[in-house]
Amino acid sequence: MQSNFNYKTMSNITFTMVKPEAVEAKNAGAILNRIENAGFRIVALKKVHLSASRAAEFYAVHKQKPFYQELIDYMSSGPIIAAILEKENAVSDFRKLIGATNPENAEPGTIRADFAESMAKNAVHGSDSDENAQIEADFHFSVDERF
Ligand code: IDP
Ligand code: MG
Repeated sequence: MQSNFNYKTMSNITFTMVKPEAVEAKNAGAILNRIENAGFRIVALKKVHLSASRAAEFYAVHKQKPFYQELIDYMSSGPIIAAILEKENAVSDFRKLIGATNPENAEPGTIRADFAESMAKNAVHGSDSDENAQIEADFHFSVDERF
């Protein structure tokens, strides 16, 4: 495998998805630009249309939540752009960059404040822990897709 970066030694990764409404609105480029400008390195990137069952599996942790079915329907409604991102303190720095889940509570200048449509259609996903970042990265990307 050709790779000039040893991803195996890096622990500071997070996983993101540009969600369907932001892809549809052609905001993916602007969002990725902000992510790179904030110092994140793109380790892996792809556009994919999740099936309902893949979306359900990804969000299985939210199975008991009242919004679970809405979330599955939404996240499988159109293609997303998935990425693994690398930076020191990737998980917490990325959560700061994207802002609160509800865009009404998101700090000005955050990605959700500027691009989210609603609590459900909130432009981007960001992992909530190092452990989940690894699980989510592995869910979407093989080793050969990371550089
Ligand atoms: P997070 O994405 O900020 O980590 P979570 O609580 O993990 O937020 O929820 C996962 C996703 O589920 C949110 O990003 C949002 O798209 C959706 N969601 C969360 N809470 C609600 C809600 O109350 N109504 C509708 N959708 C919600
Ligand atoms: Mg979450």
